[in-house]
Amino acid sequence: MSLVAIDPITRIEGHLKVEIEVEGGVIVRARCSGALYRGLELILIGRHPLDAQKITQRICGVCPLAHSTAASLCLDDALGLAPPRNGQLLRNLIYGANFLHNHILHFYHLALPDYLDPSTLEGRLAPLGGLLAPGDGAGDRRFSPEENGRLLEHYVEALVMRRKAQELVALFGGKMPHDMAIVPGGVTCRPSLGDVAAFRFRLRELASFIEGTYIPDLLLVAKRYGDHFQLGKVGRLLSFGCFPLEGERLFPAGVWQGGEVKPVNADELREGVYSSWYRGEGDSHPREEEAPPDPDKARAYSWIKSPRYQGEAFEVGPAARVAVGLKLGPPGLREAAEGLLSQAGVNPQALSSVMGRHLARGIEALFLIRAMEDWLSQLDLAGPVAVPYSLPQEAEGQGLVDAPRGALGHWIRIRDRKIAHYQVIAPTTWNACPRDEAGRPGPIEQALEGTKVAGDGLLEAGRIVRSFDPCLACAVQ
Ligand code: NFE
Repeated sequence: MSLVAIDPITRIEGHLKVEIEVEGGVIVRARCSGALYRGLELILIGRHPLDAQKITQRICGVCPLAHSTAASLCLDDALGLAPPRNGQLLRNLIYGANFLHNHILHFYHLALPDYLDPSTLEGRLAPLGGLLAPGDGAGDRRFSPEENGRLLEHYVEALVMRRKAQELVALFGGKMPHDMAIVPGGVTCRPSLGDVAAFRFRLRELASFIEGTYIPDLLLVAKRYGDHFQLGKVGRLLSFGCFPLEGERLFPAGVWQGGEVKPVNADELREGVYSSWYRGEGDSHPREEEAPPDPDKARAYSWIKSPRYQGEAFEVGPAARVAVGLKLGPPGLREAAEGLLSQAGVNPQALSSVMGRHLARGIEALFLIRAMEDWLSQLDLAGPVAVPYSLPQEAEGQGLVDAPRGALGHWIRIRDRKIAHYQVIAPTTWNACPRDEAGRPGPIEQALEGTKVAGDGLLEAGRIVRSFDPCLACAVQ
């Protein structure tokens, strides 16, 4: 038996340690450990409730718009606010740009180097070869030198596309990271006709890249690595849905198990700390949760807590959104999903896998960019963008929305017009959580355990872990 610790896993956000035990060519046990503590939930206590929306964005520089949106929905709920249609459209356009940025970043810059062979590069791209040279876990490279070169050209082009997506956030949101426009009650921005034209122009450029480059590259990887639809499977999927407009969500909420989809009941969420460095034993609803840090807790092995729904661990993220969307989503989402699944030659059961997660991100990008073009054309430049708020003495609220990496929840309790309690459960808290009291592993641990490996397991473990696109800053908050 061999025990390997990958610490830290590279090409993800933050510090994640993964330990794998390999016996007889199989990963028999895996442990995922979040190796940093943040404490933003504690920093919020005693502050003005509206500070939550600004401060929780600072949880992360990659998905700040997800926290901006979740905190605004949470405060909308606590303060009884219903943003006008224009405010909803503008929130979705700003957040949508950040969503697209995340998916392009993940495919080209975080995941693709696991599949490329940079040693075959020539000409102006040759210096990239040294930068991207695979270290531990090299091998199983299946592209021809010509394909490698083309994919690496696109790797460079994707950097420019990410800049354009960030510019979209800044055009309506004021700046990136950490937008200034999304607030409880709506948005603070009133785009001019010129802003809308600048937004439309960049959106079109991004749409051309997604349709003409990202999706063909993704299908090439999916075909060449078709066996990765069987790698890193989990199978229990949960989504809060995202991009609300007049009570409907573009990506609907749902719990997917064995092909069946059920509604999410947020009262059945719990967060446990059995294997985490926090004081306490059992689990509790995030509305009531009190778990101060306890770095000396003997059996703990992670700063990430263990979220559970109806007592079970759930994978969250693109696979969950697309699996739920195939049942409950609008026709455009179902068409995009069915089209790409059939081109890849797989069915929806394959979504919860290494290649299924990559494919699901492509499906989302394709569908979302079309929805954004439609939202942009619906803007009423003279219409209201927000409703006024007044701060109650006491209130409670919850904001549930899907971030690019999966289900994100914010919960607030207000007392004496100040924050008395604030709790966040982020997507990577779900995916990279440690074992619970019953010994049930977290989704990434589950995806790793039982995997057949060729050598020490580093290659397979890296590909499996990165397919979840973990963000440790969010996971520990
Ligand atoms: Ni820091 Fe995030 C997303 C959130 S992941 S990137 O997507 O919330 O836990």
